[in-house]
Amino acid sequence: MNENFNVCIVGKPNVGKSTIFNKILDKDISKVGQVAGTTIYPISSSKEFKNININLIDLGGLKKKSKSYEGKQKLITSHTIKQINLSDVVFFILDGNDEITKNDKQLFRLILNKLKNVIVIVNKTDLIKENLKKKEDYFKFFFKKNYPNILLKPIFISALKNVKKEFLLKKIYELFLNTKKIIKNKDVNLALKNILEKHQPVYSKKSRPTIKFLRHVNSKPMIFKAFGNKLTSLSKDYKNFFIKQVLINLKIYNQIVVIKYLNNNNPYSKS
Ligand SMILES: Nc1nc2c(ncn2[C@@H]2O[C@H](COP(=O)(O)OP(=O)(O)OP(=O)(O)O)[C@@H](O)[C@H]2O)c(=O)[nH]1
Ligand SMILES: [Mg+2]
Repeated sequence: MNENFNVCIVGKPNVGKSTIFNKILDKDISKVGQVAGTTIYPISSSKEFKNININLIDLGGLKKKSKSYEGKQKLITSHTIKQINLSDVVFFILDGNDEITKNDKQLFRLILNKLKNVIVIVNKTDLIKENLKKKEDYFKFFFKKNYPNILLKPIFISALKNVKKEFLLKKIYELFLNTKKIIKNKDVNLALKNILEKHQPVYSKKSRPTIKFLRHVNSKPMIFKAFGNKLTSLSKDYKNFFIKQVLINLKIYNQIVVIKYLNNNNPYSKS
């Protein structure tokens, strides 16, 4: 039996979620409409890919919290939260022809708070009239700048002209594999060595925090434990630097990472 892997499609109204859903499945299952608010109830359908069963879930478009009190939005919001909880991956869809709005930011925060794997898709690139490269840089920079604990490379598509189906399925599959494996201590500690060579924690209150070991303990969600001394005095800046470097060194994309700092523990005594 193939393992199920749930992928839900989230984004504000009218960004093209249902179009993407239909194109990936090669079927016209979910209604597409020019007016925002077409999808209300979740619609799901699955597709086999390699040895997994990808269960795709199309959701209604979410509006800002302050506007979520009317009946329909309330329903969409509660379904979305439920589906995000059940998902293994969230497709977060943005409109490439628009700026990133407060609505987008709130939604994205919701996904990250639940420590979900996320793939950012910027849709409707066919509508971008001005410099496409500049617009791509705008989206890339936004995700690079604002979220220290996840590496995201937005994927630019036009659901109407080129949905990049195979590429998206491969990305989903990569995440499936990554959520199954624990990174070897050898590789993790090599990454630690590289990071410390680049930048050591700074002195604080006359003592220098030291990180001695790093260990990958869980992959869904991604959790690392850092062992060392005086780690409670690590600065926020250093932690942000450190987590980003762990992600870069170990090439962890689309997965939000948590690092737990533990004082004076020897990771090899017991687990
Ligand atoms: N030009 C262009 N239009 C698109 C693209 N993708 C979707 N659309 C159009 O955008 C409109 C909204 O598409 P939907 O797929 O219904 O969007 P949705 O996000 O599911 O909308 P809600 O269910 O209302 O939240 C439709 O008119 C689509 O034809 C695209 O890549 N390019
Ligand atoms: Mg829809």
